[in-house]
Amino acid sequence: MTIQFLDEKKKTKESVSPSKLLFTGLDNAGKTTIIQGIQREFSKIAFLKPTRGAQRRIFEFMGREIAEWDLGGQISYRISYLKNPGKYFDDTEIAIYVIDIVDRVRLPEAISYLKDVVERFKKLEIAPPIYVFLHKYDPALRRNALNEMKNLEIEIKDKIKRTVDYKEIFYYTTSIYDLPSIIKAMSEILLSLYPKSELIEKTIIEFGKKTYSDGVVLLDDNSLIVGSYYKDEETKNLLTASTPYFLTLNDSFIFTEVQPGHQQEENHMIVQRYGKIFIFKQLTFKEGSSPYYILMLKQDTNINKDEIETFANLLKQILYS
Ligand SMILES: Nc1nc2c(ncn2[C@@H]2O[C@H](COP(=O)(O)OP(=O)(O)OP(=O)(O)O)[C@@H](O)[C@H]2O)c(=O)[nH]1
Ligand SMILES: [Mg+2]
Repeated sequence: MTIQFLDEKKKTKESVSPSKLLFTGLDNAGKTTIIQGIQREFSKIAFLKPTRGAQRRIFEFMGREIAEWDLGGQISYRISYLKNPGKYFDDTEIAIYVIDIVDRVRLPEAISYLKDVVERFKKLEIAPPIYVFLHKYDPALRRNALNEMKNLEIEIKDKIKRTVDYKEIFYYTTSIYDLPSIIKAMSEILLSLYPKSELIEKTIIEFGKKTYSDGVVLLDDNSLIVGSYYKDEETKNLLTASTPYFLTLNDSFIFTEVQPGHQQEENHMIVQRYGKIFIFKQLTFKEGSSPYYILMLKQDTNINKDEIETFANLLKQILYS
């Protein structure tokens, strides 16, 4: 009995230790840009310098800590990571491997380093899923050279399949100029870590129906989508495409002092267009913790104050229990 209790205790302790999320790939692939992008640090993106060695940051996602490692990809660093795999690659729970798809010349080098990384994982006896980001897949390329891009995508996947022997490799096409592409990828990847995500999804669906919303998205402060409900595909596209812009707009109010007399419940934004009404509201669950946000798409302007409060309480219980 006692032993079992101790075992369980150990398990809970392990499950709360930060999950390691590793970003790797060649230099200039766009790793740091992606990381800054989801943090909406747009002013920093224009002045990014090559990352020196391993940069670490801890952030919270759904009440759990994630240790994010951004491995600068210049050759001298890559050599040192491969030489000391225990120091850099061990304990990785999720790996994101970024490839610059515009740089065809360096494609063989990118695939060869991926192979090296996979070899180190095997040596360390870990098998984290690897998400390959075919990055710099900019909207202009998608618009003007779609067929060529599709072929390139197939070619890259095929080359990786032939060169790298690893079970769990998944692909996303991303671009910093298509922020929703990054948000979608990162949200899906991080949600896969969470047993709670299904419960949250159910809570959101119920809330969406109760408030007669066409769609509801729950976001965290890293722009990530924690859960969502969409009536149809059109609503989904509209909502996922607009989330980063509402967050950016909301960021611009950060230095505004709250005027006395302005109640918490008035703290929302409403955007109305073509008979569709977006309602955006910040939710703070815990003093000192990063806020969450909901974005609802409706056909009426009722902001459903009471329902939001009930919903927020439920979420708080799920996230922090
Ligand atoms: N066109 C385009 N350029 C991008 C995109 N993402 C990043 N870049 C550019 O690519 C260059 C390299 O970006 P970084 O994020 O510094 O690359 P990195 O992978 O962190 O590089 P290291 O730190 O040296 O490993 C910068 O000039 C970015 O502006 C994208 O989606 N499209
Ligand atoms: Mg970098």
